[in-house]
Formats: sequence, C-alpha cells, structure tokens
Amino acid sequence: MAVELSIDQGLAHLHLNRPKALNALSFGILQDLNNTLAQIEQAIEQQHVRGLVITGAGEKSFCAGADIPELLGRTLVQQHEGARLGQEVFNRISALRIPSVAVIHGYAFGGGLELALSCTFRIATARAKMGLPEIKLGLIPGYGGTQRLPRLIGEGRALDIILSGRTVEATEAERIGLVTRLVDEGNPYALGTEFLAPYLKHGLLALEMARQAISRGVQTTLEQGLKIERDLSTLIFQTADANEGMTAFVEKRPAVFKDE
Ligand code: DAK
Repeated sequence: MAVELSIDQGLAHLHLNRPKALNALSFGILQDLNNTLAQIEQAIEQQHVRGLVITGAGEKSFCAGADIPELLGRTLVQQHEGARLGQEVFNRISALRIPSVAVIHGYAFGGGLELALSCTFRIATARAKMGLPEIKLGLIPGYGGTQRLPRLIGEGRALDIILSGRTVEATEAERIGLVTRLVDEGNPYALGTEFLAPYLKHGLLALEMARQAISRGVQTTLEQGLKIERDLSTLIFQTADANEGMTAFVEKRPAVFKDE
C-alpha cells in the first residue's frame, strides 16, 4: 500500500510509501489519502487519537509532488477534478480536530510541500529541500500552494518561491517560518512524536479553539478576529477541562484533561 495508517498510543501515523518515485502523489494515492483521513477522523472520536504524524518512506524524500507523467494528456475537466481532489484532501488534513506535523527529512516539492503546508506544523532535518517548482513545468501549484504559502510566510516571500520555482534549504525554511523547527536526523516518526508531545498534554478542546481563533482570525479583519477570540475564549469556560485546569492550578496539582 502506498498510503499506510497506523494508530498507536493515541497517535495516528500516516506514511507515504512509494519510495521508488520519491513518494510522488498519483491521483490514486490522493484518493487513498482521502479514504485514510475518514479513518483518522473516526479514530479521533472513537480511539482517542490526539495527534497525526505524516512521514515519507526512503532516505531521500518526504514527497516529490504530484506524479508528473500522470498529469500529461488529461482533459480540462479531468484537471479541474484533480485540483478539486487535491484541495479537498489537504483541506481535510488542515481541518482535523487534532494537531498534525509533517516530518520533512528530504525532498518536499510541489504537492509534497502543499501536503506539508496543510499540516498544523512542519519540522525538517538539515537534509530537507523544499519548494514549489511547478513553474519550471509550465504549471502553477494546484493543491493549495498559492494560498497557504503566502498566508504562512507572507506575500513577498511566497511570490519569490513560487515565481522562481527555486529550492529552499532547511535553514532558510526555518528562518522564514516555512518550517516550525529544525530537528536532528533520526527516525521520522520518532521525530514527529517527540515534536508533538508538548502540545498533546493539553486538552483537545482548548487546542482546537486556539487553532480556530488563529486560523479564522488571520483570514479576517482585526476587529472581526477579536470578536472570534472573544466568543471562543468565553465558550471555552463552559468546558469541564477549563474547570479542571483552573482547579488543578489552585490545588497545586497537575491537571487531568478529559476533552470534555
Ligand atoms: N512524479 C513522478 N515521479 C517522480 C517525481 C514526480 N513528481 N519525482 C521524482 N520521480 C521519480 C523519478 O522519475 C525517478 O524515477 P525513475 O527514473 O527511477 O523511474 C525517481 O523518482 C527518482 O528520481 P530522480 O532520479 O530524479 O532523483 P534525484 O535525487 O536525482 O532528483 C528530484 C530528485 C526531486 C530533484 C527530482 O526527482 C525532481 O525534480 N522531481 C520532480 C519534482 C517536482 O517538480 N515536483 C513538483 C511536481 S508538480 C494540478 C495542478 C498542478 C499540479 C498538480 C495538479 N491540477 C490542476 C490537477 C502540480 C503539482 C506538482 O506537484
């Protein structure tokens, strides 16, 4: 299987396993990802999954992007449908209730970087190389890159990266905020779980509302964003976890959150 899902100790691990093609995303793989995301959504509710780590197989690559030969010779309608599928899958990742991290240990190009951009976080090792090289193929990104990249690193830097198609090395990626943190080489899944650990000790509802306030807020005016914050920060007081967190502080003991 080119898309593997495993669930262990409250974490979902989504592994792209097509190393001979540097984990390139065929439309079949995108469809498999879509089906796997349905399983992850279910596991969040039923198996108490609280984080998602995405990795790519092989030494060289997280994901080298869309399967280029497959893009040739398709009708306009098929291309539009393909973009819709890619965007739907990556939207589904970014809308997950749990935090996610893409572990970039090698190449993350085109659709591979767009996959990483749909995650809550991206971490990279020193060997990571990333970019949106579609322009070199006479194309432009179609799975969210022109929208998520400028929202993350700003319009000017996104213009540079998308219009040049150049490769961004790991150190620059960290400096401009394209990746959240540089990490030492190691087993990608272990790197991802270690990175997520400090977030996952908090209650899911607070994590979810904080993410919502940020992601909805950056897409609107400051005034409307402050309204979103007012509403969500008030709503969170209705949760048992908020009561537990404040009570635990007063009683000088660690909080035990139940996502309620
Ligand atoms: N697709 C398919 N196969 C790929 C691939 C890709 N994206 N990238 C690499 N491979 C394959 C190579 O063909 C090679 O296969 P064999 O020849 O061994 O059979 C194998 O993986 C190893 O690759 P290399 O021999 O090239 O390995 P190197 O280390 O020398 O080079 C590289 C690594 C990542 C620099 C190079 O492979 C490369 O430049 N790959 C292409 C990267 C790229 O351009 N990615 C972006 C693709 S465009 C849409 C609109 C837009 C898009 C999609 C849909 N719609 C409206 C529907 C665009 C999306 C993109 O992602």
